[in-house]
Amino acid sequence: MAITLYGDLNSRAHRVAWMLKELQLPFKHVPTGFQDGSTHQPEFLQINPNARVPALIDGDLVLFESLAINLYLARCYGGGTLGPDGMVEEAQATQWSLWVANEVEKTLLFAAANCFLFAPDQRNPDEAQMALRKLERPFAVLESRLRGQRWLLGSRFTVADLNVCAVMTLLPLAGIDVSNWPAMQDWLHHCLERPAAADWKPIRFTIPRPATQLGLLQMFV
Ligand SMILES: N[C@@H](CCC(=O)N[C@@H](CS)C(=O)NCC(=O)O)C(=O)O
Repeated sequence: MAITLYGDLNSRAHRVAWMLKELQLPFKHVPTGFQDGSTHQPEFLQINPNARVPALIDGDLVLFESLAINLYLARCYGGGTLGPDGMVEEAQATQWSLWVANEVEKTLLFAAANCFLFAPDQRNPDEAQMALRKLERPFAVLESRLRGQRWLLGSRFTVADLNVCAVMTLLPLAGIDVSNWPAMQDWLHHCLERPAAADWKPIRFTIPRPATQLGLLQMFV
């Protein structure tokens, strides 16, 4: 089998698993853990020297960074459906992937940590509130983009939707009520009802236990 995905599906590897399933690509899954030191083992460091999952091997190509892996898979195997169709769409898919990583991901994770991921006595509601307020600006941007068009690039689901939605799966953990952003709420629903998303969603939505140490956050960011 040519493609191997490394990473426990409770990690960001779920993003890549979703993409591989959308593309119906056969792949070998190695569920490398990220909380048990496995990413720091010499064999894994040869694959990703950052000691993080996911990582993907496709033939001779070794890649890290979940959203970049998905952009590659979509471009290589997604044709003009999941993949960008032409330079303009390529630029837009890159834009939305970088946008969600830079404008949303860390803040959302911080909110989720202070709402759920940290052990109860380590949660700080003020920090969670501050993070939620910070998210209002990017959420308004997404809401405005999705008002009047079903998907981020227009009329079809693409890697841009998948990458942005996959990061947004942290929303329930941050206790965010998305009904304030109705277009975003509809869009999330449409993304997550896709059969390929359903495969991993239950795993992602059942985080095993609250973290007991603040340091654990570093493993997610
Ligand atoms: N920006 C990277 C982040 C990867 C990342 O932080 N992965 C976490 C799991 S979700 C990890 O492997 N942590 C292990 C560690 O930091 O030791 C991506 O999107 O792939």
